[in-house]
Amino acid sequence: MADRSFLTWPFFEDGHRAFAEEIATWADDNVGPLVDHHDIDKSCQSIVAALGASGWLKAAAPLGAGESHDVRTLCLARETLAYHTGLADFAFAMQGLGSGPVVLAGTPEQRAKYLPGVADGTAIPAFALSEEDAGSDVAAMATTAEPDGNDHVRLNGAKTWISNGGIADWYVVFARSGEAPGARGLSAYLVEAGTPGFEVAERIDVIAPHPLATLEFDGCRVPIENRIGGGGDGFKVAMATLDIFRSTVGAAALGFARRALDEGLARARSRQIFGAPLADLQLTQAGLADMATGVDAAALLIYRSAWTKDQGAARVTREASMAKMFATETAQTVIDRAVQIFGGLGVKSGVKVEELYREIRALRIYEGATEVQKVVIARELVKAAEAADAAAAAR
Ligand code: COS
Repeated sequence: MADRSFLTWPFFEDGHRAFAEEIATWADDNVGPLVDHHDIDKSCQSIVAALGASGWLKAAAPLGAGESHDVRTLCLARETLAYHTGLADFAFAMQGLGSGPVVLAGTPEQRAKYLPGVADGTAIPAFALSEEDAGSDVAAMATTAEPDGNDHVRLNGAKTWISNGGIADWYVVFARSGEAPGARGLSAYLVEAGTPGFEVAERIDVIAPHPLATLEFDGCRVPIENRIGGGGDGFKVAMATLDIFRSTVGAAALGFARRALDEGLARARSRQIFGAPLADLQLTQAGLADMATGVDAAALLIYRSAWTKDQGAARVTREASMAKMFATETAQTVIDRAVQIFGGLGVKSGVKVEELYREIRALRIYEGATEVQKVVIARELVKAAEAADAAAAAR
């Protein structure tokens, strides 16, 4: 049983505490039978449908006019679902990330048309930002959006590492629309599956399987009313979305780490070695102490970031990057230690810690690799110091 004492922290309101308990019970009762490791697409579709039917996706795609995400709720959902099953976390997270640009910058018409399906689990969205040569360096993207008459654009190029690629009903595609060089010349467009000129070119297999694909656009004609935000706003829309979802990636890592700690602790208490439980050995104790401390430190950074955003902060770029970087790196170490406690059994297929070992790896890469988070954090520090100097000079 996971330690739930963090729910007493002052970052949370009673509604969050109730949400966390209810979704944990729901996951216990419902997620297992929905996962078929031989049919990942069907598993994701079933999980999305079940999450939607039970109302959990309202947090991923808030519908009210002007309403935005409650980041603590997103983090609690991801942490809890990841604790149970990586694929359930993935399905929930992608409903949020894929629809995030519409929630944050969509017109009332776009919100009314696209969000209800996401919230009730009958539509699956995707977030198509990365390209083969533009992952960390978003502004280097080469996919273009060129005007076609006054009211359409044509998309040309390819996107890769796109989660939900192949099963999504619609995609938010970022492309170079040319208002300015670099980051200021990108726009975001809603592209529905089946639009002529758009195809899923290749499905990609990874160590913790989930729907993932390369997409191609060949003269794909999209109405300008499908643009999310203004022309040239695409980079900011993407970054504002990532400001919210990076903390939640940290939360997913936290869920994996908590599970690894619980699995490791149970194993250390039950496994007899040299005539006593493994947990009696001081080296095991040192490992468990480091694991538990890392878990709590990660949780503090995640819920600090989420709470700050929920208090109305316009930007939580630094806090979210710290939370994502620390929680994913820490979870990798915690899970590795749990595998070590299990010994040979820890690398056996079908054993939970082996699954966690595969699940955690991609989180240190996607939505901004650890190295990019360091760049972002340092830039925010320098910016803040420069602003403080300028304010002092103006006094
Ligand atoms: N929220 C809102 N606006 C933001 C922002 C944020 N978090 N971050 C940057 N912006 C704005 C900047 O303020 C700037 O606006 P102005 O033109 O008004 O000054 C504009 O966006 C350009 O920002 P910047 O100059 O920092 O752009 P760079 O190309 O230098 O950004 C990094 C470089 C590395 C920070 C960026 O490309 C990044 O975060 N990369 C990682 C992307 C990622 O996570 N990829 C994984 C794929 S997503 S699954």
